[in-house]
Amino acid sequence: MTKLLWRGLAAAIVVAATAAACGGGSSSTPTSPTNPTTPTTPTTPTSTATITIGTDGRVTPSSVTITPGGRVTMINNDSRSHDMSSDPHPEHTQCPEINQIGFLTTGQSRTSGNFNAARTCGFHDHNLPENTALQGRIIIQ
Ligand SMILES: [Cu+2]
Repeated sequence: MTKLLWRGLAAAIVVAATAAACGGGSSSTPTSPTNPTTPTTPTTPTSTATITIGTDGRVTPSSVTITPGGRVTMINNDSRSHDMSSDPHPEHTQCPEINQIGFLTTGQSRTSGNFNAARTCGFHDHNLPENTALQGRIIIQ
């Protein structure tokens, strides 16, 4: 009787010790690690981007970031026409893809060629080359 009791007690201790040994693990069931959600910043490259020329005669946003192979669409919401061209003025040789946008009348929009190489392209309004409100950059990365 006493022997049986001791045996039972020993068994209970073993169970308790085993439970304690892996206490941390067993009490909190392993969950998939919660990765902090990466905040989406405006600089996150996308395959396409849109630049709008507003009624205030400004390009918004003036800087966009796209992935290689991506394209940029420009929309002219201004009351006058704009001739969107690659830097430098007047050669327009830096990123010829931008020159495909070119002349936009009010309400018109056009998409650039594909920017395949990782680089930074500057643009301007060819008819207003000194107007910084109509200048911007396209970052390919
Ligand atoms: Cu120009």
